[in-house]
Amino acid sequence: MIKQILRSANTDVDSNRPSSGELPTEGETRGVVDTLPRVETPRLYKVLLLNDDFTPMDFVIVVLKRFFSKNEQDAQRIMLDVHHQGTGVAGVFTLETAEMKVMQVNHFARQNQHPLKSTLEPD
Ligand code: TYC
Repeated sequence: MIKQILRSANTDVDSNRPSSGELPTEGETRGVVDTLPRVETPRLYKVLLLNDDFTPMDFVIVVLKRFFSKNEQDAQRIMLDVHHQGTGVAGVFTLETAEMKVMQVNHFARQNQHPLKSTLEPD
């Protein structure tokens, strides 16, 4: 497997040395292995709650507990941040998960006839 990678990578640090047609020894491969592409870390997105004048504070706390696994204390703090500052971070997720949380929150709010809205932005 590693020999296949090394063959296809053909980016040996000193690939201009005369080739014997032989695969490099383990010592010689160290630089090649180190330069193989790294696995990229996924981009993250903040899920925000937006303030409004009508959604009850207790409902926002329920949302933070139910969809973002917050305890009572953290849920209260985040809800009050949103209430006072207009927005607040409910959680940070990969794009797929963040989009799902936004949909769940907006659907749950509508179902309960509250205007609460959630959105996402890059972290
Ligand atoms: N401002 C709302 C009220 O006074 C409470 C609230 C907090 C609403 C956070 C939305 O995301 C929100 N009842």
